[in-house]
Amino acid sequence: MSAVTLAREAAARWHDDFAREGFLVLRGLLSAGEVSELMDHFMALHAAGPIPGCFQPVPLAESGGDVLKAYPRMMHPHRVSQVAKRYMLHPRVLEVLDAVFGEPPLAAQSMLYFKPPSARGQALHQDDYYLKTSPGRCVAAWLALDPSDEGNGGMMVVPGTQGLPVLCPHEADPALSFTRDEVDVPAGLTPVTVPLDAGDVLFFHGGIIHGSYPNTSRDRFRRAFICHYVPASTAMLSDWYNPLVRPDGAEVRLPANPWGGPCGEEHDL
Ligand SMILES: O=C(O)CCC(=O)C(=O)O
Repeated sequence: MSAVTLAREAAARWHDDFAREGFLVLRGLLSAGEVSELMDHFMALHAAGPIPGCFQPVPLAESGGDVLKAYPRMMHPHRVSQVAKRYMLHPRVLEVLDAVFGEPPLAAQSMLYFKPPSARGQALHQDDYYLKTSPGRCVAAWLALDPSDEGNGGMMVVPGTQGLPVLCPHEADPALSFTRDEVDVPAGLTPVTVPLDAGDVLFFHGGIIHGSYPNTSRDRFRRAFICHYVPASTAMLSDWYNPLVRPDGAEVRLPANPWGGPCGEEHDL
């Protein structure tokens, strides 16, 4: 069988699995060498200190017991780092996205989560509450840089929720979540933890309910490079994600979605 046939078959399977489950795990999508390059790069950025608009850590001694103040998430590192931009546009990641969207992707966001031991998690939510992608939905590519499991606050998804509309969240428990918003799990459905090894990538639908609990391990960081993408045919999204990045690295701006979200005046997405 030729490589082309194999790639086509794989793409069809990724598309079908993703449509059915709302998420997809590609094991070992990145090599150990690629994981080390990213890990070394982000730890060096952390050691170098604050980056305006991207990263505002405080010294551990001044964190008042909240380790996330010393290791906050980095927001949009691809705007300040060519390494982050290169991995956000990694050809193997884009190939999977092309298959699940059925069209080329645009990159909307990158983030780096350090999630050291004792760090709080991120309460259950839907990404399209924030991205306001229309029409269609965003997709996240969550790249594990460390092994990630229940013990260090690994990723959880609620299979079957990808078809839900964007829900209005309530306030999350600040002892468990560093973000404020939480949506309830519909009756009869249960969050499942998705164990990942370094180099595995979890792709998930912008409508799926997902999140994580605190890292209760004694000494295991749970670092992840997380990017969000939208299909190239997207007409509008939240202005906060502008400019987006095309697969060739060029920037593109999309119109802002005027929709006020599911908690206020209702409009169709
Ligand atoms: O990494 C986590 O703990 C949560 C990440 C997440 O929910 C997201 O990127 O939308």
